Amino acid sequence: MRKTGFIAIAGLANAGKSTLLNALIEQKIAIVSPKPQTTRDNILGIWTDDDSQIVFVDTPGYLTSRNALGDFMLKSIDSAISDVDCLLAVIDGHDGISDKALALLEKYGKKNVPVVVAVTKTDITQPEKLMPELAKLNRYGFVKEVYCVSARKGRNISTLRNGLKKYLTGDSMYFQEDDITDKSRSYLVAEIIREKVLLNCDEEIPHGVGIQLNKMQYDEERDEWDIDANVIVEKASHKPIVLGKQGAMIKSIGRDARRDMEKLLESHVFLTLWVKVKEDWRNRPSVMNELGYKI
Ligand SMILES: Nc1nc2c(ncn2[C@@H]2O[C@H](COP(=O)(O)OP(=O)(O)OP(=O)(O)O)[C@@H](O)[C@H]2O)c(=O)[nH]1
Ligand SMILES: [Mg+2]
Repeated sequence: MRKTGFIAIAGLANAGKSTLLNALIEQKIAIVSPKPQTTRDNILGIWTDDDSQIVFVDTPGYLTSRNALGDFMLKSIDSAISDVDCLLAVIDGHDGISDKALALLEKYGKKNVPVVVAVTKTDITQPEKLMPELAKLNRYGFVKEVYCVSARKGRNISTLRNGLKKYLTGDSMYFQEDDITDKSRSYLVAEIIREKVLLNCDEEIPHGVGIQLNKMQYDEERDEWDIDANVIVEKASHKPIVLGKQGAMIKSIGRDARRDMEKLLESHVFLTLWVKVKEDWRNRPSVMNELGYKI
């Protein structure tokens, strides 16, 4: 019989949670970018092997909310970390362990759930600098174990995954053996577009971008997916930036997105993107609902 259970992945924005999720389940399902607040809602990543089924819950990075979308993200974190077998606290260790990360860790200690720490990005950390930093974690008695990993290089990932199995408390499967996430293909397709906006556009633009799928249809004869989506921006002045000079920016977003979609869907993709303005949508529950951020 397999041991099963839920493990939430939590931590500060940009700590490397989603990259770690993808590494733990050996599939790319969660989008990743160097910009904080990349993840907006909880996404499950499922690992099934001979002796276990671990359901990882990737959460948005902890932030101080300034709008309705931020409130939604905070609620998502809370709901994920309340009812799990274990909390995997991810700390970016590349520049030492920050006071902010420790303050957040202290909050997890009050949750009455075993806490395991993953100090990540060790591929860009000097070991002699990291060692004294790790000592800071000793004062938190509720921390069961600390693993130093690199999600980018796959370092220590299987050791971490195996180590986490001891916290699983269930014995019935929650998902099919070949399931890798709870999210639909259309959700993953919209997220791919958002990731490419994050990677192509600078500064505050990506934080105000939402993706709305208008069409996702498979044409059997042509073995091609026809996908049509709106890139929603929150200010009229953002539209020309996302479009770029003679459409260069949106073309580049589309090209990058199509490449990843073709990998995901394993067939050709014909992608059409539109840029639309919905003023201040991050404070408008009706638009947020349309974009899938249901509050
Ligand atoms: N060098 C290095 N970079 C990493 C590693 N893990 C993540 N990163 C980078 O750190 C940045 C943030 O990664 P994410 O996985 O999106 O971080 P996150 O914690 O999910 O961020 P939010 O969803 O915004 O809270 C990206 O540029 C990643 O490529 C790692 O192990 N090594
Ligand atoms: Mg993330």
